Amino acid sequence: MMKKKLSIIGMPMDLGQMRRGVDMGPSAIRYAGINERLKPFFDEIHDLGDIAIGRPEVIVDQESKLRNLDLVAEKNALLAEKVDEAVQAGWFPLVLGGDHSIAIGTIAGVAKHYKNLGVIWYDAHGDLNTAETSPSGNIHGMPLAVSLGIGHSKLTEIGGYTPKIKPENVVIIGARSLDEGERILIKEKGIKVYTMHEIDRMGMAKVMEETIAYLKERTDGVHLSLDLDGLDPSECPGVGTPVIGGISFRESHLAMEMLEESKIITSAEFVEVNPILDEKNKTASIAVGLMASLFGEKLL
Ligand code: 5AB
Ligand code: MN
Ligand code: MN
Ligand code: MN
Repeated sequence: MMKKKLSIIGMPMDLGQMRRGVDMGPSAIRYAGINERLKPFFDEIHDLGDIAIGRPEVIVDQESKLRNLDLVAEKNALLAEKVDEAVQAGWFPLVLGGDHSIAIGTIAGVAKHYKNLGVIWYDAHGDLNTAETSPSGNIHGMPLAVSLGIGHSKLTEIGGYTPKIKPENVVIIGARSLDEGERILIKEKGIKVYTMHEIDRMGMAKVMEETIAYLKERTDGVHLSLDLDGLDPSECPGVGTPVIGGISFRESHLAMEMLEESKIITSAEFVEVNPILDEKNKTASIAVGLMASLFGEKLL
């Protein structure tokens, strides 16, 4: 049997938004015991450490209204390379954020290895903004659009190809804060979305059954992009853009277990953990718990 190998890549990025502290996400997640927790499920784990981000002053790109555009692009290109190498060498890439702009780099590194990469976007937000529709200029609100080939070319062209993914291969789960431009894009592109309304109505088990069946049918690999703000802030307070009425830990735990059973996930990232806003590393611990379920930890 092929060896199961996990490659952990830290991406202490905080340039995609305005709140400091999310750059400490990878450390907080490691501190929450990622290695010990995931060890039973892999033959080998390599923690590749963090991509160097540095600490420049925040600069607004006046022309495009994209905060820190050049730096976000440059650092994501580095991440894309690392992720690409890991996949190439047969390692499962697990990226620790950092703000959600890092999905641009992760997906750029992964998608070239698949004809039809699927993406599960587990998030309170759609992250489908562009410079034109963004209310904030923050690139962490844009990575899904960028991966679909929509946005500034400095971002969409990372890795040397665009688009990375097709709209029909995306499933958004947990949405409850969508901007007008994002709603329009979702309808225009026919992106599948399970908002909190559907989760409440159908239950998480049904949502995941449908998601798995839908992606199994049309994709040859699935990336899980999990923004901790998809969960409710009462359980995950350590996030920069909390929105009440979110997914519970129990529902998320079940979702991860169902993904594990389905064996469809081929890469993952856990993002937006901000230890400065957290309570006793609760959010990072939940992130590690969810990873454990995703990779095979069982209750019994
Ligand atoms: B996150 C907002 N839509 O574009 C924007 O946390 C929030 O990666 C984006 O999901 C939140 O600024 C980005 C208002
Ligand atoms: Mn997000
Ligand atoms: Mn979010
Ligand atoms: Mn956020």
